[in-house]
Amino acid sequence: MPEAPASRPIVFVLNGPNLNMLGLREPEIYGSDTLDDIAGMLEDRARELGLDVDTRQSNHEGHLVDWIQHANAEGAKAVLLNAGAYTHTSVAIHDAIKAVTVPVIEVHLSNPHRREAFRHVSLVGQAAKGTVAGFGALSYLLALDAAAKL
Ligand code: DHK
Repeated sequence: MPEAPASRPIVFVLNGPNLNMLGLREPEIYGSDTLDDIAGMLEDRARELGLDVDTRQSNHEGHLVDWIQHANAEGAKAVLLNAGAYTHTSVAIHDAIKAVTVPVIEVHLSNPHRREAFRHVSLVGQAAKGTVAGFGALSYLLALDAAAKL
């Protein structure tokens, strides 16, 4: 009997509020790619790296907390997380990142440090393994390259 193909390590790509609006939302800040476009680019790059990606989006803080908590049990070897505005406010997401052993890489399309003062604090970044920000859709691809090395 032929052997089943070996499964590839999975990387979760979790996206928070308003990232479902990419492509329409403030394109001068966030670019013109939609989240589906970014998911497609990530799938192509993941294949080259021998990985699989599972891209999800929710406008609800608790969904992000649940996905982080379950990442390990669902086989994720790393998590890329763009928590959107929850980046700057969510103690719950900060705590969830600290509660799991799977490495979480913070991702942003824009560079929050070049923007309004309320974006200069990142509760996600204070718990994450590292941060990639400011490169548009490329931030996600660079973060995936980093995840492949972990
Ligand atoms: C996305 C958001 O929705 C903002 O709330 C963050 C981040 C920045 C980004 O650049 O991807 O402040």
